[in-house]
Amino acid sequence: MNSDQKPIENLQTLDDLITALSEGERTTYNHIIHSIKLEPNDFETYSHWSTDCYTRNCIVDTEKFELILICWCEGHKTPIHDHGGEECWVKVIDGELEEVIYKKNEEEELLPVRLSVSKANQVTYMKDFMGFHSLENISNKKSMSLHLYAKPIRKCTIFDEDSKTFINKEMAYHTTA
Ligand code: 2CO
Ligand code: FE2
Repeated sequence: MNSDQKPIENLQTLDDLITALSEGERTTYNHIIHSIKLEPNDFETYSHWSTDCYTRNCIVDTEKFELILICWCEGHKTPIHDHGGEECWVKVIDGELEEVIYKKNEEEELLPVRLSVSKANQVTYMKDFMGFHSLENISNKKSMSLHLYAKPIRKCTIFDEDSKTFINKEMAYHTTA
């Protein structure tokens, strides 16, 4: 959030967030997602973990935006991926996530360019011009993060580190509200 922007008042619950996103334009989303402070308890209805892989739990899916809760077990990590041309905000709800951003060099190889760690209520932003990223739960416990995509992401590109190739992937939910 720009330092000259004050947090939006009366934005306290997950329902408040959904209302603000539904009524707002995409240009207001950055301010909205930074303004709200959320607690793990707010997500009891949506949190489902699997030891196999992190889970993508749909909270809201509209034409304008998609809000999902990702539930991570210890050590879970995403592949390196882009965001299908859409805007992506990640707000950590519980635990600590490490993000690595990758950019293509002239040989079309992906190289890591930035590493950051986010804690509860911190927000990171990605769009494809910034490159690809991967996220990993680096806390010694289950974690949760809230992902806002505008518009919703139906497909993305994944970089397969074994074959060193880019693969198109259809997005799927583990649970829907
Ligand atoms: N984009 C990934 C997904 O929706 C999660 S990493 O944060 O953007 O599966
Ligand atoms: Fe992502």
